[in-house]
Amino acid sequence: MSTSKLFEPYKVGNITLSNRTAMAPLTRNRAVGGFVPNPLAVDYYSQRASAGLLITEASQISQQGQGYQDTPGIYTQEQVAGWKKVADAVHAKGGHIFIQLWHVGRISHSSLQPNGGKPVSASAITAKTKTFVNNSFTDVSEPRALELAEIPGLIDDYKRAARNAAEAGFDGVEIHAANGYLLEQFARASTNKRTDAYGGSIENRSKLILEVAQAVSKEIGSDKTGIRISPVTPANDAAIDDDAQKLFDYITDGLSAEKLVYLHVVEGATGGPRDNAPFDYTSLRKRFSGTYIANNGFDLALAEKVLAADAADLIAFGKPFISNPDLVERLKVGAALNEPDKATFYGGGAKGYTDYPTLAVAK
Ligand code: 8OZ
Repeated sequence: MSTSKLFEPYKVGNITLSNRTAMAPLTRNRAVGGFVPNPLAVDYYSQRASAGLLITEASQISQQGQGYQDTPGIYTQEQVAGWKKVADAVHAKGGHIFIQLWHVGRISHSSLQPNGGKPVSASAITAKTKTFVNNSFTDVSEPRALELAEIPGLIDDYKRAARNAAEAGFDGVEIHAANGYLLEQFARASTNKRTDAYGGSIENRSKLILEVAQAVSKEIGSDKTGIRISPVTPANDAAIDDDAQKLFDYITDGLSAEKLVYLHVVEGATGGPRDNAPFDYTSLRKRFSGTYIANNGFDLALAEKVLAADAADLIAFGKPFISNPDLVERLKVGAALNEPDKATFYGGGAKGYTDYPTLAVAK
């Protein structure tokens, strides 16, 4: 039986987590009509309620914010009703859950956009990547640059999503500012060629992230507002800035000033090597006054090492939580883990979603 810090309670804002694990946000593409969470999501998340903090799969804040088929939204009342069942079921099991708020920006396809229009981004630069629509991998569409006059409306979409999240009973929200999606498209120089107040200098490229963080905090409280960043991920054709350290140090200072409750950091290349590019995460850790959540490629040994060094407060596990609903219990007793089945990650039903066995069942 492990006595690691990982299994100690930890306070985030006004909630006390039963341990220091988080379930990372994981896209599963199983939403039903109207981009409402699948009824199976109630089981899926509540099966994993022994995680300290559950973070839902990325959920678009508007139709414009969607980039893949069958991802859930948090912009209609029907979606709120679907999510409420998830949040209630997790709470009934004593768990805690934040919803991840997502706008994909240019990582989209016109067939998903309002009136079949172009996806939006900081600038009209097409990503060299594919998305999954109409049951196949397809090149993303050419985007158009968001007009300056559209930015207040975009921020309103984040505010509405945050209000909806509170109405659905979530403990808070996580702003998705990672993995090459809209907010990162604004932050990175390679995808932002704007000449207005949102482009050019580090301060200008960081402006949208900080305005969204401030708007969401004002809407539901900074103690309920977390954010996820990925300073050096190449995900979704995001070129790594020469000045990534300066950029993300600056962003982190701004987020800390807004008193966001947590900073969730994808350390390294999302789902890949943790050391793909030089970056000093301890700088972010030191600058940020709230909770620091570390993610990417963690196993028990690395989690214990990082917590013992006080390099993070919480450790987020992704794929291990897909295949192990009782991941926390398994880590505690040093049990073997089920291997995740990649073929059932995206789309489908209960198979590979709610049917992974717990230790109690497997025995
Ligand atoms: C995998 C497939 C589709 C989307 C991310 C939301 O990378 C995602 C995502 C992951 O943040």
